[in-house]
Amino acid sequence: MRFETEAIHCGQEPEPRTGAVVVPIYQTSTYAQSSPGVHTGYEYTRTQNPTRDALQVALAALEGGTHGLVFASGLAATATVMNLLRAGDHVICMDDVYGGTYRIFDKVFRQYGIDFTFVDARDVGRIEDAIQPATRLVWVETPSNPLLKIVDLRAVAALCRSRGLISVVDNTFASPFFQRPLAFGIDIVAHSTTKYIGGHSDVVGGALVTSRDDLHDRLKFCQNAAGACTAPFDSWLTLRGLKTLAIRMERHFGNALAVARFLEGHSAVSRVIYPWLESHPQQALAQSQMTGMSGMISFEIAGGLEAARRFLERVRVFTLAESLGGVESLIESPAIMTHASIPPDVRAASGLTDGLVRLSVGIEHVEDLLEDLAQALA
Ligand code: P1T
Repeated sequence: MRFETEAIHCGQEPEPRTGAVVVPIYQTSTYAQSSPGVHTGYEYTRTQNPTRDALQVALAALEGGTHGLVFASGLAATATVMNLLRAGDHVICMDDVYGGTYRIFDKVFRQYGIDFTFVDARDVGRIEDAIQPATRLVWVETPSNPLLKIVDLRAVAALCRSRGLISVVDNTFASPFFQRPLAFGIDIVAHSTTKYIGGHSDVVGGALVTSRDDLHDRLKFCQNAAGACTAPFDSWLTLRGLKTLAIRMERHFGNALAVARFLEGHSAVSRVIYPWLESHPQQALAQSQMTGMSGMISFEIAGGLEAARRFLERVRVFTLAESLGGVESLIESPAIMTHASIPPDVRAASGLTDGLVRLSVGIEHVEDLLEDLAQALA
């Protein structure tokens, strides 16, 4: 089956007892056993839940993997990947990542004796140079949040395979509709399903997909042991959103390309970052590993932070808010909002300026979006 069909049907067959076409919300914490230890395969909802199972099966299929696991948030998924490691291990992480990813690595897992080196992974040679005897895992985001840096998935997968390292790609900004890292040999794909996969800004969640049985077994063990699993209703909401992922992504892409071109032609805008623009230095790499781009655009306004602040206060259709990937257009200041937990010098070193503005272009009518940006820039 193809992507659009899998999103609607994989793991979502009609329910056998009643024929319900939509996977029911199994809102139960526990399941009856006929004799101690004799059960239907379901014992306790932290361990197994049919609504969650459906989402896990669907996401695995869409990423082209064999196993999916879902979590209470994107960061709960990230934390579960870190549960693969032990004190003394070393991780190489992309320098441009979601602020909360940096924070949990730097402020939580360092305390457990795991060490991190942050590198500009656009140059895979820098990852290679950072490898130490204790290195176990490489974590990248591509396109990255918020600078939309592109990492060469084939090169990262090949390097990690040859050096025995676990490769992880946070695929949140692309969604599986536009990019499937496992196909390039990456070991684990991570998502904040809060974003494009859920798609409606009404549910927080995370996911991991892999085709490696050994990694899946340990991650599944930790999902149950630590317990940051997705609730039945949240699983159902995410599944509901997932069904329309393909058509939403097509519209996000079309709208964002028009917005990026508009911004690039505007005299008040000094720099636009969008991987599908000819001006993006990695356009060719992006187009070699992605089939399109989502609604994420970053740009700078002449006049820096103060000009950006005035602009952010004046938009009307775009909503000033953290998060991304929903049907409604959002706008934010990474330095003050989503990436404030990264120290200013670390942000500056990766190229994240205080005046940077990030857009999550939604699926409204594109003319309304362009008019809104034009009046706010004016
Ligand atoms: O918010 P949560 O569902 O826990 O997901 C964390 C996360 C992980 N990875 C990426 C690439 C992300 O962008 C996020 C969350 N990001 C935002 C809330 C944001 O506005 O950038």
